[in-house]
Amino acid sequence: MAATPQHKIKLYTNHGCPWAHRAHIALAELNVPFQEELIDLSVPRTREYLAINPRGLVPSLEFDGHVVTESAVVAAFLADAYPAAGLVPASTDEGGPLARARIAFFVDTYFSKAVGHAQKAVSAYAEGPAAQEPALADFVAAVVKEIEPLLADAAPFFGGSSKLTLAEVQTGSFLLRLYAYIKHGLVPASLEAELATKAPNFDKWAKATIAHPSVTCIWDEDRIIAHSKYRFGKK
Ligand SMILES: N[C@@H](CCC(=O)N[C@@H](CS)C(=O)NCC(=O)O)C(=O)O
Repeated sequence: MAATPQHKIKLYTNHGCPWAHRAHIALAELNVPFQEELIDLSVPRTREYLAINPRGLVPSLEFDGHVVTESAVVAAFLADAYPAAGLVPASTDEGGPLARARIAFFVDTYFSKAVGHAQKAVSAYAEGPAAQEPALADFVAAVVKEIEPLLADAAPFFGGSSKLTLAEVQTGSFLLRLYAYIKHGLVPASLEAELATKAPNFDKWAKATIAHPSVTCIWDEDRIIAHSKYRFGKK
């Protein structure tokens, strides 16, 4: 499929959803026009939306009438559909398969080994910092062991060049939340110093990623933090 900017793209989304946020980062990088429909997640999905995505989740993408769902698939699809944007090399490019494998492994590792611990820590916000410590220690240990070495040689990731890759598209919204949780006291502030000391490659890469305008495109920090404090603050 030769993708050109005249494709008809519609994104069903919710700006508070970190998974849907992935599609926004990809679209911001592609710099193509798209239609957006906001899905209210506080009410049951409409029959029309369930016909598009029977799981009832956001995001969903309509691309020339074809539906693509699951945020990781949506983001990878957009990156592949617009190869000129350079988010990920084509599998037919010289070195493409290896770079794609490295990016896929990195994203899989961050989500399978690290993210769950951070999520567990923030979920324990209502119980206080002492209750959050074990999960935070697990998060730092996972980043140090699993992620830090992958970023030692930054290429093909952002930081290795000034260009975002699919790795940052898939992780950026979760990095934004991590550092916002630190900043707003949803997890102990000591986490930032610990990451900077024990996982400097990660800290540098993550901070560069969350400063990128395509990553912050729909980010409303005050709203996300207020919602998180309400959600995780309940005993
Ligand atoms: N694995 C899905 C997860 C998407 C997801 O969980 N979306 C949430 C919002 S962040 C959702 O749509 N929830 C539906 C609901 O809360 O009713 C993906 O990556 O697309």
